[in-house]
Amino acid sequence: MSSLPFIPSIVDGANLEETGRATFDAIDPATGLVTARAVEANGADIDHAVAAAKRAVAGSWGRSTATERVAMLRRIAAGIRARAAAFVAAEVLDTGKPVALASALDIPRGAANFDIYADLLAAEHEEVWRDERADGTRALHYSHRRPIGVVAVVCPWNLPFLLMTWKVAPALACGNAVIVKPSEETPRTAALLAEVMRDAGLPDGVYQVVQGFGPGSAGELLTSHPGVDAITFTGESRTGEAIMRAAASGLRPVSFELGGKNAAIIFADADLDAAIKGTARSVMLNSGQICLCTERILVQRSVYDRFVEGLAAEMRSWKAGDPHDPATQLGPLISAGHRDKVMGYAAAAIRDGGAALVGGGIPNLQAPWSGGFYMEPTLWTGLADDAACVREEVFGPVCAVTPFDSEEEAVARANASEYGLCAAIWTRDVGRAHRVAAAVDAGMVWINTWYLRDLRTPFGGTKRSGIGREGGRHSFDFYSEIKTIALRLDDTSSR
Ligand code: NAD
Ligand code: 6OD
Repeated sequence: MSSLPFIPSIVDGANLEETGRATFDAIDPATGLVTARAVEANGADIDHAVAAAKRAVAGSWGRSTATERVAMLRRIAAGIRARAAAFVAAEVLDTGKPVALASALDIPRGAANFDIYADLLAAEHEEVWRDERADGTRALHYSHRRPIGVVAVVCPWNLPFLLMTWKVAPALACGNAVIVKPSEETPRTAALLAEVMRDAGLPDGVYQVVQGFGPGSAGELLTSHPGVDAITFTGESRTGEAIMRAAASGLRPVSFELGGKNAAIIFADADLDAAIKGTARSVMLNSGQICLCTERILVQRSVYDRFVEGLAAEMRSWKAGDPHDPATQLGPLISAGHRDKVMGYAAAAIRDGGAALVGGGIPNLQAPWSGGFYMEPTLWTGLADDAACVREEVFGPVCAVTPFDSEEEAVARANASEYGLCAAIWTRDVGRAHRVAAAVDAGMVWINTWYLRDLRTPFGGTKRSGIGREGGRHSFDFYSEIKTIALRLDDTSSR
C-alpha cells in the first residue's frame, strides 16, 4: 500500500475517491521523487462536472448580482492570501521553482487576479444610446452582459496558479461556472483553490477541477464535451490546434494564449548594464519556462562584444539548486522528458555550427537535487537565423545571441518568426523606441524593461502565439454574452 497523499479532482463540491479511478504520479522536479498521486477524472466524472456546472449557472450563481460577485471575488483573494504559505509550498513542490519566485510572483499574482476583476466588475457600466428620429421615434438602446455558461479552463505547468486564476477570476466575475483542467505535471494548486472557494461560500459546481492528461484523458474529454460552452486555453500552439478542432463541433468560442519565440533588441545607445540584467532575467526567470521569455537576442554590432560578455557573466552568476532556499534563483525544468527535449536542442545548436558560450550541460548538484531535472543556463553564439534553436520555442534557460547593423534589419529579423507573443527593446532614443515598438509584430512590447504587467491591459499574441486578448475589461468580452435591448420611449398608441 502506498502511503503517498492523494491530490483530488473536485466535482460538484466533492473530492473524487481514488478507489475505482486511475491515479498518476506527482513528481518533484527538484529531486525526481514521487511526492503524491493525483486522482484522474474519467468520462463519467466529466459528465457529472458539466451537469453540476449547468445547474450552478441556472441557479443562484447565474442569477447573482454584480455586487454579490464583487464581494465573492474579494473573499477569494483574501482566502488565497490567508493560505499563501500553503499555496507557495504546493507550487514549489509541483514545479521545483524557487520559493523566492513563487512567493514574489505566482501566489501574490493569483490573489491579485481576483482583486483586479473585483475592481473592474465594480466599475463596469452598461452601454446606452439615445435614439431620436425626425418622425418622433424615441428609444433607448442598451446592452448588458450575461454569463456564457460552462467554461473549460485548460492550463499549462509553468505558472500554474497565476495562469489558472488569470482565467478563472474574470470567468467568475461574469457569472459563469468553470471546470479547470490543470496540467498533469502540476495538480496541486488548483485543488487547493477549491478549499478557498468552499470557505468563501461559492456554490457547488461553480469551480470544479478535473485532473488528468490531454489526449484521451480529462483534457480531451472536457474540451470535446458538448455541454461546455467556451474553452480558454494556455499552452503549446500545437495543442491549441487540437483544441480548436474539438471546439469546432458546436462552434464553441476559444481564447488561446500559446507559445512564443520572443526577441530582445539591444541598441548601441541603451543603458547596457540595465539591458544586460533585464535580458538575463528574461532568459532565466522560471528557468526560461515562461511564454514571454527571451530566446533570441539581437545586439547592435558596436556593443555586441561588451553586451555578450556582460550577459555571459550574469548568466553564470545565478544560483541553482534547493528551491526551498530563499537565495536560490534557478530551479529545475518541469520534467525529465522536458529536460531531454531542451538538451536535444542544445545538441542541435552545436550541430548547426553554434557554440555554447555559457552552459549547455547539466549542473553538478548535490543529492537530493542531483536527482532533479536541472539544466545550466545556456547562451549560444554563431547560430544562423534558420537554425532550429533560433526558430523553434525551446522553453528552457537558453538563448541565441547575434549582432545586427541597422534598425530595419533588427525589426525584420525579430519579425521573421511564426510566433508573435512579445518583444523587449532596449534603447535611450524615445523616437526609435516608439518606431520599433510599432513595427514589431507581437501582442506585447516592453521598452527598457521586461514582464512589467498592469493587469488592466490586454494580453495575447499574434500569429501562432494566440487567438484573442484577455486581460482587463477585454476578458469580459470573452467570458460573457452581450445582449442589446431597444426600449421605445415615445407614445406608440396613436401610431
Ligand atoms: P501543453 O499544450 O502541452 O499542455 C497544456 C494543457 O493542455 C495541459 O493541461 C495538457 O494536459 C492539456 N492538453 C494537452 N493536449 C490536449 C488535448 N489534445 N486536448 C485538451 N487538452 C490537452 O503545454 P505545456 O507544456 O503545459 O505548457 C508549455 C507551453 O505553454 C509553451 O508552449 C508555452 O509557451 C505555452 N504558454 C503560453 C502562455 C501564453 O500566455 N501565451 C502562457 C504559458 C504557457
Ligand atoms: O502575466 C500574465 O497575465 C500572463 N498571462 C503571463 C503569461 C506567461 C506565460 O508563461
